[in-house]
Amino acid sequence: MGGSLRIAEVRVTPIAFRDPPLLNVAGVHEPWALRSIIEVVSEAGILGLGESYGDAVTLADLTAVGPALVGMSVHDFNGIRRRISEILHGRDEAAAMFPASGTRRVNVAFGAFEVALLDVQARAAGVPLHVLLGGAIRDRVPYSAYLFYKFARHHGDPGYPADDWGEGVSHAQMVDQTRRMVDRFGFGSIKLKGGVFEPDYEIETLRALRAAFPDHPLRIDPNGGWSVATTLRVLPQLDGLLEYLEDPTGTLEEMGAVAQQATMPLATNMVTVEFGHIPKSLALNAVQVILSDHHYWGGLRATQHLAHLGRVFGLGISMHSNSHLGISLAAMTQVGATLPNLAYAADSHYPWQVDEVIEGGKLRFEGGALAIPPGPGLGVTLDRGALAALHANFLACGIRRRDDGQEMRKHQPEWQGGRPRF
Ligand code: GKR
Ligand code: MG
Repeated sequence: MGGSLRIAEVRVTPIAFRDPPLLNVAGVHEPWALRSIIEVVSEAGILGLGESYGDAVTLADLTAVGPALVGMSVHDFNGIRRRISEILHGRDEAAAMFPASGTRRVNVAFGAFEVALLDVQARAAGVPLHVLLGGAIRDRVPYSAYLFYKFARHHGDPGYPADDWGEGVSHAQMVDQTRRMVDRFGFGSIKLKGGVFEPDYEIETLRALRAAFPDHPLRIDPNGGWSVATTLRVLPQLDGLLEYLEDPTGTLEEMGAVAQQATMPLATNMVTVEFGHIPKSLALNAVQVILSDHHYWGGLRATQHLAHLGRVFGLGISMHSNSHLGISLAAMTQVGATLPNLAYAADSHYPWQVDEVIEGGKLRFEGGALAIPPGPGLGVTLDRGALAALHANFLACGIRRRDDGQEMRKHQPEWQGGRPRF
């Protein structure tokens, strides 16, 4: 191994970017979404990028781990994962029996650095990152229109003008929101974030969407906001309407109970979220589609491992999203291009974000898909001016942990939240 591919420096920069008042079961998005930008520099000066969560816990983990990686090889994934496990948990997880659970913190930290390390490796080799993952089997990765009920504006003055999407509460407003997403980006499938209003109301929205977009597959995701009884009551109304039903209920056991009667697949990014959850998930037949997320499954190679297990056990695979910028989207696209069984268009909040941290501004969905960004590595480069501005937002915004419930109580002081809501 050439010394030039040892890690010389690691930088973790917290950022905050503008986020619209999007509604969900937990409340409403705050005016600023937090993220961290990871830079890994090799001794030869090759820079690799990553993007992850920006909450205080993740930032503390990433900043604890970063200096300990200096001097290690960018290829030494096993050694790096072991070091992360030792720093965060005081033990070497490789010694633990599989299936492993309780690995989320390590997965998040490792996933953040793994993307940046792969970016360095690919840039050093002068190839796109997907080549290191076995090569692309598609050159464009499909994404879905991710609809949110939303307020027209944030409570108080966030210090910037309201977004141009307007209110999204009535069925007509939601059809209009979808029309704009589909017209702008060509999305070929539609996901509605549910758990906001009574399920019957949200199903009426779905019917309005079905009438307006007869050929677009539909999904709804109440984020565990429905009880088993409520879900079983509304299942007949969803029959034939959905390509999948995402996380109607909040536990593996509850999803298993729903799955026994559901006519459509159940999908999750909430109940099967680590490799150690898969045996029980299969035993209960709780979910038929797993929405992977390299930010918490442990990186791009872990996403491929999950997809492979999906092939073995007949599970559909797609990808989950939180509010994010272009480095995450590039990483999702690089890995998504390599998954033979990417069975559904992936989720992305990206159309809701106006800020960007990469040079050249926003990446652009066309025909409902993102083409693999051209060039070596992730195919994106850091805009240092934007990074500084977004870091200044972080310092000024005062938010250190996402709290959609607290934000909702500014609009509706009586808001309680809690799951199941319905
Ligand atoms: O951004 O409000 C949101 C979403 O509800 C997000 O927090 C979820 O993690 O999009 C996600 C999902 O599919 O569950
Ligand atoms: Mg979800």
